[in-house]
Formats: sequence, structure tokens, C-alpha cells
Amino acid sequence: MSRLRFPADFAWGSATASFQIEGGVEERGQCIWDDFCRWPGKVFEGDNGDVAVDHYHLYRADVTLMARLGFRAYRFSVSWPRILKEGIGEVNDVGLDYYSRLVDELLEAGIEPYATLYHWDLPTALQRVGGWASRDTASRFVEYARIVADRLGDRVHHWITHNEPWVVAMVGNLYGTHAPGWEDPGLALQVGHHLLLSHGLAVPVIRQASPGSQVGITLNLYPTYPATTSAEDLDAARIQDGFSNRWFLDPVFKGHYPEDIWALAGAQVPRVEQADLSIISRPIDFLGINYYSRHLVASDPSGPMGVQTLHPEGEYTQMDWEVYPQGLTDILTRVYADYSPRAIYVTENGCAYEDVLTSDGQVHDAKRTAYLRAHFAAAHKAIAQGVPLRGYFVWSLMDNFEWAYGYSRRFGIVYVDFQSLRRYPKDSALFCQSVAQENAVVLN
Ligand code: GCO
Repeated sequence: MSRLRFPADFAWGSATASFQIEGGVEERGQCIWDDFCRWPGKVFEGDNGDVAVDHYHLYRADVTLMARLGFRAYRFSVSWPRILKEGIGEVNDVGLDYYSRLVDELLEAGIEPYATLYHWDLPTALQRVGGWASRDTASRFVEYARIVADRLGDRVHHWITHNEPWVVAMVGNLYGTHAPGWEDPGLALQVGHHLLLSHGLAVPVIRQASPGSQVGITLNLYPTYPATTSAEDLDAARIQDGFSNRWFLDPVFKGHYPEDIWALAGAQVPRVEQADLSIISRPIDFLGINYYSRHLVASDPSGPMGVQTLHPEGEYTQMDWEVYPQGLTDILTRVYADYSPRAIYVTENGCAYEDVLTSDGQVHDAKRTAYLRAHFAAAHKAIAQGVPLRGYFVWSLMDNFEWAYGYSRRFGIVYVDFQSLRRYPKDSALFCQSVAQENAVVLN
């Protein structure tokens, strides 16, 4: 048995997102995910976020539960349409008050709040005038960020501008399986650029409204491996890595788009104004990395960009994502070596499995516990190699709305009965409790 100790003051936490947990639809404006849920066939069984798991009304009990589980940090997202129902104009004080109360509740429970400003719920009113395809939305985002940071900035000291701009841009505008549901590569790259621009524009505004705070961005990153060492497969891995990772990492940390992928994009490249990349690459205090799995790729002329993503033998979660803990070590060490972020947080890592609630209210989710134990150990390996990893947020605190999968995928360490809304800590929550309390992971 070995005990892997984490650095002192390592931030163990859980993560959620507004649309996925809050509900309270009657007290906010409409967003693009409300619209997407009503688009027949787009979301599993037409599920929606009207109630979700009603965190909007149950947040006090949820904070108590977090504290009981020994978490000392909580990553949540602010709903733009709950602050500005139409995305601009009159502030919805009820919404701003809700987040202020949530932050106070967290602080009173000894839990550090980490606030994400955008986790995909763009106000419908802004989508109607172009959404992220419009450069104006970057400015609207800054105005929204200012309002939130002005109100919460005295108590929130860790800010994440965006969650996974790659998913927002590509899944929402190239693949069409997320809101707003377009399938246009040029549009996707332009959306990605405006997301990055809004990030860079917001950084100084947040710093000014929340002095002494740490500001960062969260990217979903995939370590990419060639199936063989052939020149063709190595090139396929370079292309996949460029499209999945470097397209966002390079602008934020190096102030330019990756030349190889820019060339590949051809006429689809985004319209970029002269100062944009210097704005986007303004220094930040940390990078959030969401890690779920790896990409194993081979050269295949019939595949997108000549790349085929493989599905190797191995263990998979209910999302059909390969369980590959070594990939977390590899992406952490690679990002630190190539981009030198001042600090890194794992802002999401977790898994969906088919959970069963027993008659006595327990969930024996051994697979999830094993997954988390292995990934915590992988993170520890990166720290041992000098990576400035400062915290780890398990996705997710509780079962919630899993986007196009609706409520059919459970990622929580706390089980939620979606009818009664009762919460039941799973065995994995008790495992996380022991890790957080001991600040160590025990490997059998
Ligand atoms: C993401 C989002 C989360 C998801 C989670 C599981 O990374 O896709 O940040 O909202 O629910 O990752 O897919």
C-alpha cells in the first residue's frame, strides 16, 4: 500500500454548471440551451433544464453536503441570463442576489468559490443578433463579467472566463450536437475566435473589479498519441493535437494561432483584427484543464483532416470514453513544458456509469471510485514531475443534466433522484471525503 500526499493547501473540490443543476427557469431569461432542448431530437427524450436538480432552491443543503464531504473548494458557473435576462440592459437583481447568497453560504462553510462566467448558457436574445458569431457578443460578455465581478469580486478570488471554448465552438457550430446546433466550419472557427477575444477583453475588467484575484480559462484538452511511429501516423497525431489543443492553447499562451492548422483551415480561417491576439494572450494566473480521455489516432485519408480516431481495446465509461489515467499525467506535463502556465487546476475530471440506488439509499459505485483513485494518482505523478497543479475538481458534485444526453448519464459523486430531487452520497463521495480530509490518496 502506498500513500500519495498532495501539496499543502491543495484545493480539493467538485464542479458543476448553472444550466446543468440550477433549474429556477422562471427567474431567469431564456438561453440557447432552453431553445436547443425544444428542438425535436436534439436532447435525449426532450429533457431540459427547467428544474434540473433545483440547486437554485436547494443550494443551502447542497453547500452543507459539500462541507460534510470535506471539500474546501467549489467550482460553479454563473448563468448569464440569470444576471441579464436579455443578455444586456437591466440587471436581474434577484439573480445577482442568488449568487451573492451562494458565495456567502460557501464561505461560511469554509469552501472557496471558483466562479466560471460562461458555461454555455448564452442568452437567447443575444443569439438572435448573431450570438458568438458576432464580434459584438465579446463586448456584451465583458459588460456581463463586469456586473458579476463588481458584485461578487470582494469574496470570489478565483475566476474562470470560459469553460471549454473548443466545445462551444466545434460541438455547437461544426458538429451541431450542442446549442445552437450549426454545422459550419468557418462559423465554428469565428465563434472560437470571439470566445477567445471575449476572454482577453474580460481579464483586466475582472482584475479591476476583483483586486488580487486569480483569473484563468478552462480548456478541455486531449493528450494525442499516434497508433504507430510511422510518419503518416505521427502527422495525424500532430494535426489532431493542433485541432483539439493547440488551436486554443497557442493564442492564449503564445499570442498566435498554430500555423499548421491555420494553413489547414484555408478559407475557413476566422476574421482577426490586428490587436486581437495581443488581447487574447494577456497573462493569466492559471489554466483550468478538463480531462476525460485521450485521442489515439492514425492516418486515414477518408477521415476528417485525414485523421481517424481509434477505439482501442480497454475500459470505457458509459460515455464510451476510454479510461486512460496516464493521459492526465501526460497532458499536465506537456502543457507545463510547452506553455508554462503559472498554475494549473484540473477543473474537471470524472466519469459516468450506470448507478444503482439500493433500497437503503446507497450507491456502491466501485468503478467511479477506481476511476477517481487512478486519476488522482496520475495527477500526483505530474506534481512529482514539477507541474504546478494547485487543485482538482471532480466532475461532478451531483448527477445533473448532461447536455444532449439529458438526465441519462450520471457523473455525480452524489446520486440525485430526479423525481424527488433527494440527494444520496455515493461510495465515491466517501472516497473523495477521505482524500480531501487526508490530502492524500492511498493506493492498494
Ligand atoms: C464538459 C462540460 C461538462 C460536462 C462534463 C461531462 O466538459 O463537457 O464542462 O458540463 O457535463 O464534462 O461531459
